[in-house]
Amino acid sequence: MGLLLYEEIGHVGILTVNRPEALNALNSAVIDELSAKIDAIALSKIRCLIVTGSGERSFVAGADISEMKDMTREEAENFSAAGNAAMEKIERLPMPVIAAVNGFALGGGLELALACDIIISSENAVFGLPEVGLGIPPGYGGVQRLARIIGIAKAKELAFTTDRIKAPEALALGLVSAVYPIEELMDAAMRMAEKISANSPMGVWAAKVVANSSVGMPLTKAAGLETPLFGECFGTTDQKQAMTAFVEKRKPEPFAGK
Ligand code: CO8
Repeated sequence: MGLLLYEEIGHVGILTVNRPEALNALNSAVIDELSAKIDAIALSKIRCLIVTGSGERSFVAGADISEMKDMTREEAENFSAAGNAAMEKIERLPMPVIAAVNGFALGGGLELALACDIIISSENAVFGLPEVGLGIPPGYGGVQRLARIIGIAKAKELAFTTDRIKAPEALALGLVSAVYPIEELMDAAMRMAEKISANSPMGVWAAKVVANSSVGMPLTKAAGLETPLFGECFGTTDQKQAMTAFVEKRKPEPFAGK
């Protein structure tokens, strides 16, 4: 079995971190495979990606502590840089990415979920940034991304205290969009992914680009970011046929992605 599992069901890709013996902790081999796989997915025809972990206990319990333990400063910087590059690749994928968090999402595991567009979780999910208790800061962009979602004060609190939060609190904070019994999580992720995939790929892509590029910008700069992408969509048959169908009071054809 590989360190990553990947399958496609219709327009949806499912990527599973597969080191259940270490609660799916990210070692450098996983990060390298992840990076290469994301490159391939970026060029694929899928319209939505689900990221999850093997088993029913853990999404990803962080970066691999056994591997990090004896790293030199240079090795640690390289490890952080490789992980950060992989997280950025996920964030920049042209299709939306749903993290289906099925248990522990700690340290690098939470950071992986945060690089995805939407997080849903199982009831047994646990989120946290334990890094400062190991003598390091979060190293895969966790504080920065968490602050943008739940606010900087709460993000600092979680990073400085290493407190773990459970699914209901994560839901209340807006970190996760929905919580399901573990046995229903993947079906719920598939339903959401299929709903996204049924919409126009270019419209969804444009909305993702605008959302990501506007984060942190003042509204005066962010307003209007969509204008060229909005125009670009009018060169697609998807836009023409969907709007024509509306005007003719019928359902649009399935979107072709053209
Ligand atoms: N790394 C390596 N092995 C791990 C990790 C991990 N992060 N997490 C769990 N494991 C292993 C355990 O060692 C154990 O292996 P074994 O069976 O061989 O002893 C197995 O998984 C099962 O774990 P436990 O027996 O500990 O299971 P419990 O149910 O008792 O506890 C916990 C589950 C609470 C999740 C516990 O395993 C734990 O605390 N894990 C570590 C969580 C953590 O601190 N994560 C953050 C790591 S640091 C990080 O992510 C930094 C990211 C940025 C890096 C940037 C580069 C510098």
